[in-house]
Amino acid sequence: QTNSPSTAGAWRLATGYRADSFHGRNLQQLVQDLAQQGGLTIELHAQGKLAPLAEIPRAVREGRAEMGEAIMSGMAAQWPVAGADSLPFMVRHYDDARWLWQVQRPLVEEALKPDGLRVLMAVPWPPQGLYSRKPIARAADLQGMRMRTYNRTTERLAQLVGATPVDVPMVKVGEAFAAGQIDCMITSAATGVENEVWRHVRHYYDINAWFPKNLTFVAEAAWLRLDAAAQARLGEASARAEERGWAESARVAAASMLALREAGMTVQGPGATLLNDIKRLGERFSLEWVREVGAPANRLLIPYYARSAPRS
Ligand code: PCA
Repeated sequence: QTNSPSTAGAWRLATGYRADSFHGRNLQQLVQDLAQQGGLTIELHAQGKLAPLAEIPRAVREGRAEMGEAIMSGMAAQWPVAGADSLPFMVRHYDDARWLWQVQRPLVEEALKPDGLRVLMAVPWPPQGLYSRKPIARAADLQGMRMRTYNRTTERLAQLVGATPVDVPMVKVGEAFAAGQIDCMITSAATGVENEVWRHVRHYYDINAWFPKNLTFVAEAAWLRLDAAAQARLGEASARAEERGWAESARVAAASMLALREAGMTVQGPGATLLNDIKRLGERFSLEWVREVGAPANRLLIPYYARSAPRS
């Protein structure tokens, strides 16, 4: 384990993503905000250097970092309610993603609390689309392909469509395509742009599969060392960062789709057959998730569906 040295008194904020990604820039702004107000100095440790993405929650619990940012669906094995984030084809728009977070936040707070983690904010990735070397008209076209995965949902999706799941961290996607290790993947237009995937794949289907969120949290023990005024400043700065992050995510989503097109990729909606297959996969998934989570799933899905407008 790297135990990165930190300046005396400075907090360590660990993330698995690049510092110059839009999430990273938003975190840097949060850090600056707090530095300007005085009292709390935070150092951003990006790209999994302090702890690999999957281990960040544990690193924060164990005091190897005071704060962390991790993809929420990656925390689902331990805190199942975090997995609602990547139920495929449930959330189709930023408005609904926002509503899901409103419903989900108290449940995530409650789930993490006994483990000494306090929620600060969550910011979504742009909607998840399908990249492929070959054109995809139906789910069966993915059979036998090697599909890049980054969480349990993408792994399970790969299994369900008969593809081989290959786990590749976000920062290694370009390399994995170049090395011929993967043929397709589900992720955002932003991640495709960051890894310049047009060098390797031609097709992008805008399937809006889900809006995964990055969760930023603080160790309760570190939080308790702050006085009330400092706690309030951290809470308020996080709320501002959350607002900024949601707006930036939507902006980056649109700009990235354009960039994929400009780089020569075919960017299109899914055809009718693929769309139908996708809906069925989504239903199957929600069912599996409800079975796994049990009653608490109702506390989320019932209010979510009571308000979200089903749109195709
Ligand atoms: N990018 C990250 C998570 C979701 C996304 O859009 C990734 O591909 O790992």
